[in-house]
Amino acid sequence: KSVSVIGCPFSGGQRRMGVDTGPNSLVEAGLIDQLKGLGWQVGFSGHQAFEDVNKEIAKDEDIGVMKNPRVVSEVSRRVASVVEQHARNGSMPLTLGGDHSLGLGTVTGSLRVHPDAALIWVDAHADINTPETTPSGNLHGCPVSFLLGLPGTDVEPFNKWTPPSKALLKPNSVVYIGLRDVDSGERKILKENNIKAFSMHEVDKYGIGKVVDMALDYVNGGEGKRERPIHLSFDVDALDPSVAPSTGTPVRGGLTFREGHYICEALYETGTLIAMDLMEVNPSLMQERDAEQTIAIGCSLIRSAFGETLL
Ligand code: DIR
Ligand code: MN
Ligand code: MN
Ligand code: MN
Repeated sequence: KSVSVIGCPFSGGQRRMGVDTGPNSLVEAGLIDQLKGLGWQVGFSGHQAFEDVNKEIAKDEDIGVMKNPRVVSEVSRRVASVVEQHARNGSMPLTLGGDHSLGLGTVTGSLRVHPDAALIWVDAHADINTPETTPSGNLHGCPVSFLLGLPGTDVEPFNKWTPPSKALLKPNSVVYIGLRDVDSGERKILKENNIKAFSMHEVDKYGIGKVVDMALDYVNGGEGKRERPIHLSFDVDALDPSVAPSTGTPVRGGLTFREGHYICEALYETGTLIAMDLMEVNPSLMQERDAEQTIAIGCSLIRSAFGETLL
């Protein structure tokens, strides 16, 4: 078993500095050796070089309300092809963010190789705004709408490489876990497209064990069926801010330490996980000990998804 670590130092999908240092912090904390310790062959040859794109950010003028549209689009286009290459070579892509706009690239890459894959998006936010509904213009709040090719996403420069008419993801192939901060436009999109979502309300009601079972039953189309390849996109802000404080858009009332890890453990147990993203770790926010805690939890969530068990 082989994993390719894809570090994506990128922050252009939102407005807070520092999230681009997340990948290096995770690696510096020992992630590579930790994965080796779990028996994985680890491919890592430095982080992605986005310097050339990143230096265009200052001149990247808004398109409509979208911030940094050309830079976000180009970075995601590149990430898609890197993820695709590793997946084709039979090495499981593990993408370290960076902000969650990168999810457009990672999931696109996965779906090019595994068109039948389902997406599990663990997040406080639904990240399903379109360029028409986004209240912020921050593209980290939009990747899922582009993946689905929703109305409003047929915009330049994204439609040059990921045209909505050729969208790879279907609304019934996505499941959310952990939602608690969903914009009004997003609520409408979730309803109209009948998208499966387990908010914190459902986590409280059923418990995380049942929620993950229901999510897996849903995407597999049968109770206990566990065959469909799964891409896990984990935004660290899904966790409660007391657990993972150093992230750009914390929302109270989130997943506990164990609930977050349980999701990763349960997905590993299915044997169907084909890719993981760990996004939105921002070590420059809050105190140094908060950053260390958030980085450590990023690493341990990843270890859980790669087979670390408690016993
Ligand atoms: C909000 C925040 N829904 C937006 N999104 C965040 O700007 O679209 N996503 N923080 O991670
Ligand atoms: Mn700009
Ligand atoms: Mn997110
Ligand atoms: Mn989020």
